[in-house]
Amino acid sequence: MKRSLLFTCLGVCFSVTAACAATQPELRELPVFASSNHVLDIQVIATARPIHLGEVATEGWVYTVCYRKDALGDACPDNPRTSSEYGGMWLKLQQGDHLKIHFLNQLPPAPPDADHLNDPMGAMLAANPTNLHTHGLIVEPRRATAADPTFGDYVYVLAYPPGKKPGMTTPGLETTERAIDYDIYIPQDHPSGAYWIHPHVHGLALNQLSYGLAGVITVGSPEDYLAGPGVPAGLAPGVTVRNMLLKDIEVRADGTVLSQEDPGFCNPTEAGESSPRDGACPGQSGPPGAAGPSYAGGNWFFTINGQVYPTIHVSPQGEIWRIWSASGSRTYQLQLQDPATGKSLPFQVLAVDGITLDWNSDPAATARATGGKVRPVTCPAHLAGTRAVCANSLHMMPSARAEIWIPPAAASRSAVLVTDHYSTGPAGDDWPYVQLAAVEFPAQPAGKSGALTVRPVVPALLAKTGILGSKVKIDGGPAGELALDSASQTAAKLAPASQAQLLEHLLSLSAPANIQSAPCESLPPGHRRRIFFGLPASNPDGFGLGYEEADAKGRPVPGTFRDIAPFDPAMIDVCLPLAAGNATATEVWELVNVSGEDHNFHIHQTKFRVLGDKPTDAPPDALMDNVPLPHGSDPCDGSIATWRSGSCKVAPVLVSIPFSEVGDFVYHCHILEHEDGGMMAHIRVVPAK
Ligand SMILES: [Cu+2]
Repeated sequence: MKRSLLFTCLGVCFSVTAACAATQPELRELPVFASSNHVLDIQVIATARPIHLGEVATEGWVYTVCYRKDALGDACPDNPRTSSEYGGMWLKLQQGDHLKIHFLNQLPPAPPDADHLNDPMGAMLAANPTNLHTHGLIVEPRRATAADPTFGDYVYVLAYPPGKKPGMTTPGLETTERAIDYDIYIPQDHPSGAYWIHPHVHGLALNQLSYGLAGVITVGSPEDYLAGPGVPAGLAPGVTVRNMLLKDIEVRADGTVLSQEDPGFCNPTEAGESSPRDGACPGQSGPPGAAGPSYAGGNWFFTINGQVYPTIHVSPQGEIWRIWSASGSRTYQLQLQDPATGKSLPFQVLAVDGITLDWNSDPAATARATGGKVRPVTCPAHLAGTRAVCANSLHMMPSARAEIWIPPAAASRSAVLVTDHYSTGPAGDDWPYVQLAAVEFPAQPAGKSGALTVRPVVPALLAKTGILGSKVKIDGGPAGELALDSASQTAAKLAPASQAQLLEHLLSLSAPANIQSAPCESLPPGHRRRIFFGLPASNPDGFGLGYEEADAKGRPVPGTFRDIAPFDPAMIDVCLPLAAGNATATEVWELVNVSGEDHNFHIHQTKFRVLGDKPTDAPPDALMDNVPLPHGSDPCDGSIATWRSGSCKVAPVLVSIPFSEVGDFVYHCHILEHEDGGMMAHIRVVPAK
C-alpha cells in the first residue's frame, strides 16, 4: 500500500481530488462551542445543506448550531458564530458541566435508498425522524416527566419535522414534532477525553450518519491526564492538540449521496488506478453482465473534519491527535506511512474511547484489553519513556476513539495518514484503502523528544465506586477523587438534587403497559449474561441478538434462552437492579459472535473492561465503550445452533460492565448497517430492591 509522494507530485492529476500534497489546505479545527460558567446552552438543527467535497458539490445533512442566546426562534442567525458544516462541530465541555441542547428536526424525508422503509416499522421512518445520543458519556438516560420535560441521553424519543409526525405509534417509542430539549449533566468526576454526538434512530442511523450528521464532544483536556501526582508537567507550550473527526460519504456520478453505504462502491485496493486515492476512491463499475449497481464516475470521500485530503504540518513541539472513527459502517485501519519506505511510523497511544490507556508489561494483555484496537510495538528512541504504549496502527471500528502523541521528530520528514484495506470476514465487507491526509514533520523539532507521561485513571475509576458511583445517591454525591477542577457551585445548583425530584425521576421509569420485560433480577454470584451476535432465523437478511444466562461453569441456565431476534423497543431484553444501597452493579457479559463477520459491541451510559479468558483475570488497562468481536471460523453461519454443535469455533469476548445509571438504554453493534438491521437490544437498570 505504499505510495510515493514524489510520484504523486510528478504525476498528472486526473482525479477531482488528486493534487500535490503541498497545495492542499491545512487541516482546520472544527467550529467550537464551549461551555462557560459550567453551562453550554445551544440550539442544534438537523437540516440539509449544499456541501463541497473537494471540487464535488452535493447536498449533505448537517447540524446547524448556535448558542441559544443567539437563536432566532427555531432558526440560528446567519452570522459567523453559527456553524453549519458537513465536517461537524466541537462541543467543548468540562467536568461538572450542564449541556443543554434545544434540538430541532428540519430534515427532508428519508432517502428512498434507506433499507428499512418497507420494514414493519418503516412507516415510522418515512418522514425522517431523528434524535441525539452523546456517545461514551457516563450520564443519565433520563426520560422526560411532567415536572421536567427535558430528556437526558435517552434514545427512545424521536423528533419529526413540524407537521410530519405519523399518526401511528410504535410501542416503546415516544415521538414529537416539536423540539426535544436535552439536559445532560456531566459528572464532576467524569474522565477527560474524546466522546461524540450522533443520531440514534433505529432503521435510519446509517443513512443519517452517512449524510453527515455527527459532531465531537470533549470533556476536559489532555493536560488533565498528562499532569498529576508524580507527573512533572502537562503539555509543553507549543504542543498542538487536534480534533480529527473521520467521516465518509459516497457520492454517485449524478452528484447524489448513496446513504445506504455500499462497501463495494470502490475496489478494496488502488491496484491499476492512475491517480492516488487522496481522500477519495473512485466508484467502480459493477462486474460485466451483473445486475448490480454501477458507481462509475462517483467518488467515496473520506474526510477529516469535513476536509478532503488536508495537510497536517506537525508542530515543532509535537502534537496530540484526538481521532474519531465516525463512519456509519466502515472499519478504519489507521497507519502513518513513510512514503519512501512504506513503513508505518510509530506513535504513542495515550487514550482509547475517552479513557487513558495504562501500560502493561505484556503487549498481548494490552491488545486484549483494547479488543485489538492497539497492538503495542517497542517504542523507538524518540518515543522513549517509562510506561509508554507505542503502536504503528490503530484498529478503529465504527465509534472508536483514540488519542495519540505525534512527536516532532520522526524517522521521515513526511508521511501519509492512511486507512488500509480491511476485511471484516468471509460474510463481511471489504473496506477500501484510502489516503486521508498528508503529514509534514518540522525541519527542526523544538520540543524534547520522548514519550509523554500518562496518568492512569482506570484503577481509581473502578476502585471505590465501580464507575463514577451511582447517580441515585444524589444527596451524597459521587466520590470525588477524580475531580479535576474545583467543584462548581453552578453545576451543583443545576443538578437534580432533591429527594422529590429523585422520586419522580425513578417513578418516570415505570413501564408503559405495552412494554414487556425480562425479570429485573441481579445475576447470581459467578453467573454471566451471554449475548449472541448473529442472524435471526425469521429474517436471514436481517441482524439480531440472542441471550442466555450462564452459570459459573458456562452452562446455560434453563429457561433463560432467547434465540437471535431483531430489536424491539417494546421488549426489555435485559433488566437489572443496582446493587444494595443503590451502589454500582457490576456484571460479566460473554459476547459470542456466531457470524462469519466481525461485529462491534457498544453499550450506552457506561464503560467496560475486557477480561481475559477467565473472569478473574482482569488487568485494569483500559475502559472502553465499544469492542471488536472478531468473526468465528468457517462454518459459522449466524445461528446459535451451529455454535452449539461445536463446528462454529469462536473466542468469546468477556467483559466486566459496571452499571451505575438508572433508566432505559441500549446495547448494540455499532456497525450501523447491523444496528439498523436489528442487532440491538433494550436494557433497563432499576434502583436496588
Ligand atoms: Cu455488527
